[in-house]
Amino acid sequence: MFTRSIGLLAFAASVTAAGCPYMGAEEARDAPAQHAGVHRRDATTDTNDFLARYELDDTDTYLTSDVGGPFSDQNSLSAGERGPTLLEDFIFRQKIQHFDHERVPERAVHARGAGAHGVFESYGDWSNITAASFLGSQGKQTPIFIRFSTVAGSRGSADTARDVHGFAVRFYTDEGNFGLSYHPGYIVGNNIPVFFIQDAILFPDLIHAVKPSPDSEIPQAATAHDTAWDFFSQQPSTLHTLFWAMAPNGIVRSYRHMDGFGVHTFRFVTDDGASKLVKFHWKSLTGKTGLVWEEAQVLAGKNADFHRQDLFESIEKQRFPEWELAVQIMDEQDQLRFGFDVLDPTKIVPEELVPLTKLGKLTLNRNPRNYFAETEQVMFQPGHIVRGIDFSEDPLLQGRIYSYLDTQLNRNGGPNFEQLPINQPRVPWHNNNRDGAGQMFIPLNTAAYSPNTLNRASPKQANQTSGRGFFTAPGRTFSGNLVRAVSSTFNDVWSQPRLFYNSLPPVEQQFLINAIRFETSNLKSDIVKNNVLIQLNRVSHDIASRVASALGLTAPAPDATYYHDNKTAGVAVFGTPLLRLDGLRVGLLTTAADTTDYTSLKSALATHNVDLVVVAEHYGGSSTTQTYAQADATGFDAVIAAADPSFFSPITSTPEFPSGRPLSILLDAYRWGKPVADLKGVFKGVAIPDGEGVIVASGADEGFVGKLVDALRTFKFLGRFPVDGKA
Ligand code: HDE
Repeated sequence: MFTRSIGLLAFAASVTAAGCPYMGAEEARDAPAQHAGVHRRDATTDTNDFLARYELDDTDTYLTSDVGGPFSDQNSLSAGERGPTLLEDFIFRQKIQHFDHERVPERAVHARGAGAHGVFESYGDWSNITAASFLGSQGKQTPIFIRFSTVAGSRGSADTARDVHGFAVRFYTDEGNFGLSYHPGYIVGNNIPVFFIQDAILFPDLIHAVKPSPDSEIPQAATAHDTAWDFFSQQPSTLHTLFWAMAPNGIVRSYRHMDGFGVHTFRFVTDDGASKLVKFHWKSLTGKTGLVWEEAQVLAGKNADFHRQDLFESIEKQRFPEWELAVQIMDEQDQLRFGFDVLDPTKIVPEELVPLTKLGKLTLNRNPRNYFAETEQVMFQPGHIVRGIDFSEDPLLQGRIYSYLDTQLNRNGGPNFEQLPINQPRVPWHNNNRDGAGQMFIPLNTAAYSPNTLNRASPKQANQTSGRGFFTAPGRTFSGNLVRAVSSTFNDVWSQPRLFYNSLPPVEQQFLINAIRFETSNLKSDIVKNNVLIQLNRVSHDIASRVASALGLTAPAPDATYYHDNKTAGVAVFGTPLLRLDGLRVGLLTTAADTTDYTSLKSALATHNVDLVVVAEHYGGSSTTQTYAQADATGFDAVIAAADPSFFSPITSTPEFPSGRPLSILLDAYRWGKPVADLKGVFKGVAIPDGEGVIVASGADEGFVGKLVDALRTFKFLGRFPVDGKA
C-alpha cells in the first residue's frame, strides 16, 4: 500500500530488536519484511496510536550519542584534572549544542496551550451534505489531535488570563489531514464565535495592540492597557468579540467547560458539487461554566497550569471530555438574508434563525507523551481542507489560509514541518515537492515533475471525478472591480454586541461591565477612555454610563442608531446546570485530630466522578489529602466546613499554614459563588448567610450528598453578586 520510505524506520528495521534505539523490541520484531520504503502501519488498523512507532524507550539501555555509540556524559574531557576542557570533546559539544538549540520560536499568538489526542465519531452518513469522508458513515472513527490555548500570553503565561481561547482540532482523516482551527470560545459558553476584525490584513495591528508594551514588555497576557483599548475604540469591529471576552465567556472553568466555534462560514460540498454554507460549533458535553474574575486572578498566581492540569488529569483518570460537532447549514443564496453578511466574522448566526444539526462526537482519550514533540510541534492550518469542505470568501479566513503555513517556516526553519510525526498525514502522500531542511524521506521518483512519461505519469492528478481529489465548489463565482475596502455589508458592528448584551442575565451583564471597568481603570490616556465610552454608547447608553461612573467621567448622550431589544439564546455562561460533574473537587476543611470517617461521602461523590479533598494542618490524619499550606479556595468547586468554629478564626497561631487560611478558604469560596456546606455550626460565626448554595447539615448523609451534588450542577450562585442599582 505504501510507496514511500521513512528513513528513520528503515534504519530501525536494519538493526536487531534488542539494540534498536528507536523501536520497542516487540515493534522491531513485528516490523514486516521491508520492500524499499514500505514501513508505515496501515492507518485503518492503527487509528489511535499512530505515534507509537516514533516513541523512544530508554529502559535498560546504555546512554548513547545521537548516532548510537554508547558513552558516558557526566564529565567533560580536560587536560589534567584542573586543566581546560578540550575542543576534542565531542561528547561535551554534542550535549551542549543540542541544549543550546532546544527551543523553537513560540507561536506568535496562542503560545500558551495544552493538547490531547482523541477520536471523532460520525453520527451518520452525511454524504447528502458533504463528500467529507470522515462524515461518510455512521460510527466512522477518525483520530484527532486538539490544542486549546489562550491568545495573548507567552508560552509560560497563566492559563486563567482573561482571553479568547483557542480550540484547534486536527483530524487525521483517510483523505489527508483536515486542520480546522477553531477559535474557541473562551469560556465556557458560546465561547467566542466571532472575531475582532473583518480583514486579515489587520491581524498584526490587533496583536501589536494587545501584546505587552514594546518598551516595558508589560502587561503579560492582559488587555488592561492603553494600546489594546486604543485599538478597540478606533476599530469598532472589535466590540462584539470584546464583549464576549469581557463577559464570563473570557474566563472559563476549564477547557472542558467551554464550547468551540469555527467562527468563519465554510462550505460543505457534495460529491456532485452541490454546496451549502456552514458554521461549525463544538458543544461541550460537560456543560459550560466559568470562573469569577478575582478567582481567575488568584489562580494565575496559585496555579498557572490550572487548565492544562484539569485536562491532563481528566484524561489520566479516564473521565474523557467530549464535545458534539454541530453545523448551522445555510443555502448559498442566504448570504445576506438575515440582515447581516454571513461572510462577516464579527457576526453570529443566531440559532433561532438557523438551528444546529449535530454531526458527530469528539472524545479526548489520550494525553501526549511528550509536550514538545506533540503539543509544541503540532501545526494547525485552516488552509488544509479535505474533499467535501470548501472555504468561503470571508476575508479573515482568506488571510489565515496563508498565515498559518507561513508561520511554520519561522517555527521549523524549513518547509518539511508536515513530516514531523505529529503532523504527518495518516495516509501516504505523493507529490513533487522536494528537498529542504530536515527532509526525512528518500523519494524514489526521479521524474519529479508533472506531466511526465518517465514515471508513468505518476503521481497522477486527482480531481472531482478521478482519484477522489479535492475540488473547489463548482458553483463559486465572482466578478467585480478590484477594491481595497471592506464590504459595505459589514458596516454595522454595533447591533450584534448589543444583541449579546441584551441576551445576558443581569449578573453576567454586571460581570461584563465590571471587566470593562477593571480594564479601562488601568488606562492612562483620557483620550482613549473617552473614545471607549463613545463606542460603548453606540451599543448601549446603559453600559457607557455604568463604565463612565467608575472612571469618574460622563458618558456621551444616548445615540440610538443601533439600539434594539432583540435577544438570542445560549450565549450566557451560567444558568444551565452542568451535564457532567467529572473532575470537580470538593474541599473538606477539617483537622488532623478529627477522626470522623468520610469514606462514604468520598464514595458517594466518586459515583459522580467528583473528588473529595480532605484538608488538615498536616499529613498523618487518617484521610488527609492536602494541607492548609497548599490549599486555597481556587482548588475547590465546593467547600465543606467540618472543623469546630474556633478553627475558622481570622488569625491562627500555628506556623503550619498562613494565618487564617481555613477561614479565607471558606469566605473566598462563598464570595466566588461556590457551593458551601457547614457540618459543625460554623457559618453563623463567620457571617455566611443562609441562601442558595449554602447547605447546613449535622452530618454527611445521603440527603446532604444530594444537595451538594445539585449545588455542584448549578456551580455558581449568582445571587451573591450585587448588580448596579439593585440592593
Ligand atoms: Fe489565528 N493564528 N490568526 N485565529 N489561531 C495562529 O498560527 C492568524 C484567527 C487560532 O494551537 C498562528 O500556527 C491570522 C481566527 C488558533 O497551534 C498564526 C488571523 C481564529 C490558533 C495565526 C487569525 C484563529 C491560531 C500562530 C487573522 C478562530 C492556535 C501559530 C486572519 C477561527 C493554533 C500558528 C495552535 C494561531 C494567524 C485569526 C484561531 C500567526 C493572520 C479568526 C486556535 O499563523
